[in-house]
Amino acid sequence: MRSLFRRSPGEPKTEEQQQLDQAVSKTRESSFRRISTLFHEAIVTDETWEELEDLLVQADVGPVTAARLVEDARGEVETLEERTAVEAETAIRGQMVDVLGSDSRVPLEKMPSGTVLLMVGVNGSGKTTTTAKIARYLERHGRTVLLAAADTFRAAAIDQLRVWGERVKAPVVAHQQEADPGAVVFDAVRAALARHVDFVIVDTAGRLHTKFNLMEELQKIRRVVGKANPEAAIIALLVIDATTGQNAILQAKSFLATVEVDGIILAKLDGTAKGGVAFSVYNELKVPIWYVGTGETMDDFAAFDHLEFVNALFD
Ligand SMILES: Nc1nc2c(ncn2[C@@H]2O[C@H](COP(=O)(O)OP(=O)(O)OP(=O)(O)O)[C@@H](O)[C@H]2O)c(=O)[nH]1
Ligand SMILES: [Mg+2]
Repeated sequence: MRSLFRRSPGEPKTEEQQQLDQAVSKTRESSFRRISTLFHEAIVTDETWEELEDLLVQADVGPVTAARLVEDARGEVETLEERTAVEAETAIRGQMVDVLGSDSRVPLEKMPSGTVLLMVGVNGSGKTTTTAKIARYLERHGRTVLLAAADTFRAAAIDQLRVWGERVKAPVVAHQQEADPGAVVFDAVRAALARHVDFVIVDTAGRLHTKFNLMEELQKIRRVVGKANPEAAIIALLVIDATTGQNAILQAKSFLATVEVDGIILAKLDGTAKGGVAFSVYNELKVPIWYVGTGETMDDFAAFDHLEFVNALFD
């Protein structure tokens, strides 16, 4: 039998746990509050499981993932002699942790010097803000960062990155509007090498339907990185917007059909009661969530700890 994952009383929460708690408060106060009350009953009936599935769908877990979670939790409880609500809650919480996939990502701050992070994602998903948050996060872990303004589509995008660069005190390599993003990245990677900067974070336009062909553009960026620094490791991070719920999954699917992605950043988790979408990310996309955006400032960024996420939704 699994443990109930509850922290012992009085054990203080870390800063990241508090951030996650805060970020999921809207989701917790809506559907998950009602899910918790389901388990206040002494026994579980067919109706309990049905209601659980409905509530998960309401939390934007997505019908496929909600059905899988309930089926697996129910199967687990049915093997037990005692089938009380306590066992049911333990089972569903355990299945929720499992459905998030393995928790074995390499933290960004442990990645080798020379790593290039490519930020991709649909319009407005949070790429530029997340670029700044990652810069801040890495600098707090003692690593150095340079930002590359490869979203050359709008002049405002370049200015936005410059402003963030000043705030997080990271140098920004930028060219003119409409310049070749590959040329920006080449200069940025060369500059990082020359200045012994650990990471280059590339803010891309990430648009799917423009005069640029996204796939070609990203492939070109990869080639250019290889030319500028043959040792560089490229990590592509897909930023998705939690406030769009299941739509984020649909958009991510079309993205993943085009570009190779290593990890997902679930931005704007704080702004939504649809935080259940996190559970369908791995189940439907087979790419794990690595980090979450928990607000609009540069410090509103946290590692995605599976157990803590589930705890934060329930407790
Ligand atoms: N509440 C909240 N807002 C966020 C978060 N991340 C980004 N935002 C907001 O989302 C909006 C869009 O963010 P950007 O970083 O500009 O998104 P983008 O993907 O770079 O947008 P384009 O360059 O236009 O494609 C901004 O208003 C951000 O402040 C987050 O974690 N929480
Ligand atoms: Mg942007």
